[in-house]
Amino acid sequence: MVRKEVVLVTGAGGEMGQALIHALAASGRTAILALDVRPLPAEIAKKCKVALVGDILDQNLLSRLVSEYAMPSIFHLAALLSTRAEFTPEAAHHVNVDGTMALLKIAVEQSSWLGKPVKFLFPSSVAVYGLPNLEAKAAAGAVKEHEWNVPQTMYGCNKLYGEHLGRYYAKHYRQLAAERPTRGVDFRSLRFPGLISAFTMPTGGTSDYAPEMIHAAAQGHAYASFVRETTRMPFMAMPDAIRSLLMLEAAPEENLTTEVYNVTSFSPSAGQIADRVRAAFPGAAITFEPDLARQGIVDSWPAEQDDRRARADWGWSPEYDEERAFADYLIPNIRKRYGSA
Ligand code: AKB
Repeated sequence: MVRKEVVLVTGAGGEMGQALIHALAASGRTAILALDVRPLPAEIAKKCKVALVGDILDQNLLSRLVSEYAMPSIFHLAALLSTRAEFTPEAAHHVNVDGTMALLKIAVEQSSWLGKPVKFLFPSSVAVYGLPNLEAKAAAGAVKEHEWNVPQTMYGCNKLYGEHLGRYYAKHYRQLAAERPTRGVDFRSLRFPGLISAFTMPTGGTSDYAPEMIHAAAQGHAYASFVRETTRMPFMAMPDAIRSLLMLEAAPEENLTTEVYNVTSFSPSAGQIADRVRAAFPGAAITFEPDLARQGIVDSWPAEQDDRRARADWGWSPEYDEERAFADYLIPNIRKRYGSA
């Protein structure tokens, strides 16, 4: 039986999944197998060859997919984000870790069927870093990949371990077994900062104050930020996030010096984001009412990420700095979306 070749996208209905499907389809890669626990919005589903509603923890479903499809590239985006994961840490671990391992196992099987390593793209996060206090955060500056890998959230722990699992499946899987596969998975991961999309809203993250502030103002809603005005963490506009994912997928293997790369663009304070929002929507009613627990999570994340390795190895550079992200992407598209002045 000839298996149909597809790009597998898990978490396809999430913010990144939707944006990735748009980009893949726009570049002519329409053989997309999308998987999500909820039905996809119709305009996303119609860009896919198959849009399945299902759970990455459903072993029967995964086995069926392996037998029906050839998957030279897997974008494993499904995850429970940092705020949500703190309410149900064990459930988050199940989805974020067991789910990732199940997908890596599929990638190994696919690699041996295809006779070449399957590319496995795994979005990791700034949440893998954990700074113990604000003094350490100020002193750390832009953190490098190997620094401060002591996350304070279940999501951060899960993402860090997901990176380790990926490296294991790529390089050391079944290292003592006689029938050890000769070529492992081609695992590639990006540590994303907070992402801001003009077209979708995040759910369950702790960087959500930035997109929430902008989308609320455009709809004429008041917004109380759950972090202080002075809080800083790195961000990136969604088109850059997707571009970096596709650039890393396309990068020649011999150029890669690590499995895991920081990528980032701008690091405004929450107050600076509010200033930009007020400049665009003069009626915006933004207040700062820190939630101690969520504040603590963002305080443990670095203010900046050092992405020099991605720049050196595969030519990464964001197209949207802070000014361009707001002026050319966020404000015009969000205005259009809500029909706001
Ligand atoms: C979250 O806030 O949990 C995510 C992330 C920073 O990975 N947006």
